[in-house]
Amino acid sequence: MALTRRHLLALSGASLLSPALIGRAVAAVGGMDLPIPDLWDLGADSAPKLDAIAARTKFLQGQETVTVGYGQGYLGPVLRMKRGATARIDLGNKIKETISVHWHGMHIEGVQDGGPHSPVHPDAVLHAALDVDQPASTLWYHSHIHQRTGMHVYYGLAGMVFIDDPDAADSGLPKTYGEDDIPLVVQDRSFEAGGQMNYAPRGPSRMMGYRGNQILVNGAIQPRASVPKGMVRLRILNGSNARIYHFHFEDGRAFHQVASDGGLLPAPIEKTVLTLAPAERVEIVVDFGNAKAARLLSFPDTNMGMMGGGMMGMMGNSASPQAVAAGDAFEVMTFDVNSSKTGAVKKLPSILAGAPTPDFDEPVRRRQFNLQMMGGGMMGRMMGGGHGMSINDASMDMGVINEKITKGETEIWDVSADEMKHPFHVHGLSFQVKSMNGRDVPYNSMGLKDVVLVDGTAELLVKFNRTADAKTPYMYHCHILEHEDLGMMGQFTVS
Ligand SMILES: [Cu+2]
Repeated sequence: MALTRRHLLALSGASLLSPALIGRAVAAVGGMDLPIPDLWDLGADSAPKLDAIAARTKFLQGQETVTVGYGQGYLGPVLRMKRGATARIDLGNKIKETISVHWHGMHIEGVQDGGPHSPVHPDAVLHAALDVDQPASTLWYHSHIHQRTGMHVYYGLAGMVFIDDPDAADSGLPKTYGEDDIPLVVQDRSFEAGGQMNYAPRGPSRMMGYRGNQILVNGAIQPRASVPKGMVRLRILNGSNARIYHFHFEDGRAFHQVASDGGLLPAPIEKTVLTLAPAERVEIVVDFGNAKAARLLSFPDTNMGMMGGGMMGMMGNSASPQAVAAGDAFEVMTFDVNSSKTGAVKKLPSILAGAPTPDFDEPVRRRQFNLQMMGGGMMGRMMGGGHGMSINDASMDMGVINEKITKGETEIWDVSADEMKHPFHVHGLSFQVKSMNGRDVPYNSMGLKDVVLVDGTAELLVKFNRTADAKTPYMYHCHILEHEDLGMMGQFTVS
């Protein structure tokens, strides 16, 4: 590497420095009202029709962007499902591209899971009937076609799922949808001069994941939300392809994490900074009782491996290289408090009733999962000589079952990450993180997860209660979507 980071920063030039990520200059493009997605209640009695469509969406002043979405121009409705009931929905495909609908985080059979072996071809309709049996939680759905997932999600094929558990004790948390219980899909996207998103990862942005230079929440650039005075629950999904967020409030206020991927934590945890990797979800409760507006910020994503952030800037699709280099925070969105409205919840419960308890037995087996970026050698890959990323030296092959698991057996999965931090996702269950880098992780600090950001090594406790056959196996993969599409994925059956 003859080029130093300083050279790269100089080469990247001022034209690539997005003002959007630097301080308040954002108002030029951001500041729209936060869109609240429609809420659809799914049940057994009827199957509403949700079509994937192509559309022109207005993100930027006076410009339209070609996007795809589930039933709307970009993203999709929140689909609410009840534990113990079948959730039915008919998913049509009205775009010219084969897609799928993966129910990320759901404990459902492989045949229902919506992975790469369950394509929905153009003009076809998927009659989904999901057997919902898992704790109340915030999940999501997105397209999951092998080697196309990054593109599909980038252009908009994603939405949230809420699981409700009618038999669980009331958690005492805010629960009025769109008022004091607000979904936030946080994503980064880049727009070209003509207003189009142009998903074209290559070189370093393929290697390290594709990052945008604008921050979108529910499809609006750095929006403003109006919230009642009092406790507000935010259900946050990192719907980005690669970017890791380190959320915090500009005024430094503390907030409480109340749930992670798999549902409620046993008790709220006070935080001032919260890291969220791609595909992870978190629920937090923020006290807006002082009626002061608050800006939600993020520290920059430094998960660039040995290449650093400068090269990303040169590729024109990163956050401001300046902001990354300086360690500056960037804006995600702003909350304005409507003092004439008071939230229903005045006091955060100290114990979260209805939180799931982990259900694992004595592990009977260990498996290793080595997430590898460098299969063909770093320079070989940079020159285009390498083929794919891999897990355990195997790049994803739709025709190969990598692991065979026995239903109901508890195992330990040893996951190790190469070069960068990788968000490791497993289909079909929620797991418990037992340790990271050799240190015990107490259950109440992370709760149940289906994505874990592996920085070194992690030990996961897994137990599958649903089955997946060789025709529709489950997947495990890195959720940096460029890594997944390049083959950092494997398949397994459960029987
Ligand atoms: Cu990865």
